Amino acid sequence: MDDKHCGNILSWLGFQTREEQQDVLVLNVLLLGERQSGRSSVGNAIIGGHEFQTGTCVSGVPVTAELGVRSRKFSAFFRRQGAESDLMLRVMDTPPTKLHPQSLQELCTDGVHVVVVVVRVDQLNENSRLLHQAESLFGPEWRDHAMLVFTHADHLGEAGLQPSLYLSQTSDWLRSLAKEAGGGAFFLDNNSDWPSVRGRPLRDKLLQLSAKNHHKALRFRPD
Ligand SMILES: Nc1nc2c(ncn2[C@@H]2O[C@H](COP(=O)(O)OP(=O)(O)O)[C@@H](O)[C@H]2O)c(=O)[nH]1
Ligand SMILES: [Mg+2]
Repeated sequence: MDDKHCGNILSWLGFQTREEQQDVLVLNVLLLGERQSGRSSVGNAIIGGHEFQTGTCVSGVPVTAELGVRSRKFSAFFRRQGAESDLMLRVMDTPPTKLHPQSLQELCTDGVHVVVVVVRVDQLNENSRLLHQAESLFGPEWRDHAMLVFTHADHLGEAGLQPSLYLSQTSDWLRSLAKEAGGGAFFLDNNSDWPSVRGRPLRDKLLQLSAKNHHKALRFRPD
C-alpha cells in the first residue's frame, strides 16, 4: 500500500496525518523599493529560491514590471505552544509604479504582516518617497511592521566600511527609519550563498518582528 492510500485510510479511521496536525502560520510580506534596488533579489532570499525574475533594465524598461506574489511553506520552522509549526511566507514584489491599495488589497486580502523597505547601499538615497508611499498605504503604524534591508552590502565590504559607520553617514530618513523600524536594519549581500542560505536570517527576523506585533496584520487604507 502506498503512503497516499495509507493516509486516506488513517484519516477515514479518524487519525490525523502529520501534515494535518501541523500548525501553519501564514505571514504576508510586502517588498517596497525603487527600481533596481534589489527588491526581487530580496524576495528570492526570503522565499529561498529563484522565484522572482531579477536583472538589469533593458533600455530603461525593467525586466519585469508585474506585481507578483510568491509563496513557500517552510515545514517545522519554529515551535509555538510546545508544538512544531510550519511557516508559510507570501511575498509580494511591488514595482514602484503599481502601488495602488486596491490591487494590493486584492492580492493580499488579509493585510500585511511585515513591510520590507529595500535600499541599495551603493547609491545616494536622498529621496524619501518610499516613506510617504508606505505611510499613505497603511498609516503611521506601518513602522512597527517595518524592516529595512540594505542590498549590495558586498560593496561595503569591498570599501572596508562597517554597517554602523555607513548608517551614521547615510541620509537622515534612512538613519531614522533604521532606528524606528520594528525590525531594524539588515545588510544583505545577494551575491553570496544560495538564496535559501542567505535568506535564513531574514526569515528568522521576519518571524520575530511579526511575533512582536502578535502576528497582527496592517490593513490597506483606501485610496
Ligand atoms: N553585487 C550585488 N548585486 C545585487 C545585489 N542585489 C541585487 N543585485 C543585482 O542588482 C540587479 C537588480 O536586482 P533586482 O533584484 O532585479 O532589482 P529590482 O529591480 O529592485 O527588483 C540584478 O542584476 C541583481 O543581480 C547585491 O546585494 N549585490
Ligand atoms: Mg524586480
